[in-house]
Amino acid sequence: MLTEINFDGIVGPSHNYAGLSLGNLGSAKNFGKVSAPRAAALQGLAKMRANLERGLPQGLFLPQRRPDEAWLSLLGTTVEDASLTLRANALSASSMWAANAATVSPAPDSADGRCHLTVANLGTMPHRSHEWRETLAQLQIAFANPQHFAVHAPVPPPFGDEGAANHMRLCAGHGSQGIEVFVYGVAGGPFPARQHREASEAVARIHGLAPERTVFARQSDEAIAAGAFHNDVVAVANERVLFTHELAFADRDALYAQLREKLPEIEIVEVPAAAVSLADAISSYLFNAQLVTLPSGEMALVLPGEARETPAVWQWLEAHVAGNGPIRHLFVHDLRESMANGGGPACLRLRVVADPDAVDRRFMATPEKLDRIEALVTRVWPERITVEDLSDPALWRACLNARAALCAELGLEELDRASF
Ligand code: SUG
Repeated sequence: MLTEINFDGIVGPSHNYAGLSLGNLGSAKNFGKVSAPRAAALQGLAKMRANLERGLPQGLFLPQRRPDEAWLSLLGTTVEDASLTLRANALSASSMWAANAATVSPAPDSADGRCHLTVANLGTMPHRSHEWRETLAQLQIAFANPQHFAVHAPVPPPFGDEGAANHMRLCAGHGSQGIEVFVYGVAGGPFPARQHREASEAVARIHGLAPERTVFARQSDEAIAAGAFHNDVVAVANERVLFTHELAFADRDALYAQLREKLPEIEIVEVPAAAVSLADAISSYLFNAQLVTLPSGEMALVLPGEARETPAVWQWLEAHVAGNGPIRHLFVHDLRESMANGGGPACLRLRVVADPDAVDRRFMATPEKLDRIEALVTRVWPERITVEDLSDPALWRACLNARAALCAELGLEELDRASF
């Protein structure tokens, strides 16, 4: 049976605040702050557990091997000799944000009836540009069944692709044929546009999507300038509902008209700028919530604590739930550590509509497996990391050992190799 599975990235042991992401206000603002990798991973695991308890199928991806010595070697250096900047880039735990791992087109949408996944090249930011090799390796194991899945290598540079964070799927129900919306940015403002239209078009072709069910929409320059470095910071879709800020898209009227024509049952829940400013939407990550369908059929938002702490946002949400809107439940989670690097609940997960039995079991979460991962994280993840620690060989060893222990715990030793 086709169902939506949320694969969350486990926060890696090197999680730190080196301020590497230009245009991501959280990352820039928290540069130099002391990070808490253990708490960060436990916060993410608690969200996974809660979603599992809500009856939602849950998967996981492993943190990547850091420092990435193979990448440094391609640059002609080593972790010992690298400049501070390159070293920090090699140590980022940014693969935790699984929404940027790949773009996923479920089986009902593709020409060959398989679920297609294209790994994102993440080429705009150096610290993320080396994720794709191991992401590809993990996806090739998790989705190895060729009857159900096709895993594709990234679109080549210079066409920037940041994966599912700029992709929305609208449909009557997860298992039915959908409309796929690719949102791209155009450079020009103060911050880079990380998703290029050429990359989105390539992904749509590679996945065999029907042009009449595919939409390309431009992100508004205003949203990018306000810190919406990915579309999933200002809009999220689930089944027939599009939940979006009024200023998310460059030409919203044309987009809404196209979507209404292609999916007449669509419900567009638009939050006006007069009720919630772009600044509040972005600092609270209102739209980076997971919009999910519970087993009861009702929809819920899985929100970060910051949404409850932002008065305009919380007022809007309470009024929506009290009224007749499609979102019926609000679940709030403390994800402060990831949030401080600009990653909310929706950044931490990749949605795959598939039959859970077709996925490699080692990537599927169970309460018992989450217990084991939590125990391991509590034992071996560093408690805190300062920017100075990034140059400490003891930290490099601790990160490599912690990840190796997790690979062994999950029976994925094949991922614990020095190069991808
Ligand atoms: O790519 N932050 C990530 C946050 C990604 C959020 N993902 C989605 N919106 N889907 C980024 O900007 C900060 C890392 C650092 O500074 O080390 C960072 O990479």
